[in-house]
Amino acid sequence: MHELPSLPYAFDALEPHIDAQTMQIHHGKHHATYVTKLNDALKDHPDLQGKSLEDLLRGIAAVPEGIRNAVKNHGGGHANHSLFWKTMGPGGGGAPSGPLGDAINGAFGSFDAFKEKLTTTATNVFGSGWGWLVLRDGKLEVTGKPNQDSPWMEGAAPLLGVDVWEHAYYLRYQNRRPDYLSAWWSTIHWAEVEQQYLRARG
Ligand code: MN3
Repeated sequence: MHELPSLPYAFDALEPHIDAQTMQIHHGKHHATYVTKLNDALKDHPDLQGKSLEDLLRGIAAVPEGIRNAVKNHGGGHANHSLFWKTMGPGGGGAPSGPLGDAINGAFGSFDAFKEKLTTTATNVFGSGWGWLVLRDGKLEVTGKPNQDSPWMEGAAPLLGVDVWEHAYYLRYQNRRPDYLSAWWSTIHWAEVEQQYLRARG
């Protein structure tokens, strides 16, 4: 059974950037529902229940057609949000140093260029989706994805993602996605993103 991970900080820990009520609903309702519906989808498939979430998503093409969309949407939602909570934190923001900082400079020219690229990509996701920093074939890449599509489904490792579904920002920012994105940069817990990078790089 997949489980909702507890938030590694209090609901109000990301104030003023992300408000406590949004965090409470987003984690306790939206993410919780993805977990419940993923478990529902897998309930008659004991062979798939033993797989890690990453393996399930990497192997999405092999998931039986009758539950493939449910696994894609709810499994993707579970994976995406689990990473999202971990890569934010109180006192976050700034820019990464160390191996991740070096890799970002190498791939995008500078941290500011990377920041602009991810912001523009996330701003331009049409409707609901995510902006991502991923490692694909050993290279850092910025990409936008619709819905809860997980980068794992296309063989890329997600390192940092920003949720641009309206439920992520509507209470505080209404339709102002760019304001939310600007605030989100001040929450990033770069030490965790670096862990994700080192793990994906192997
Ligand atoms: Mn969400």
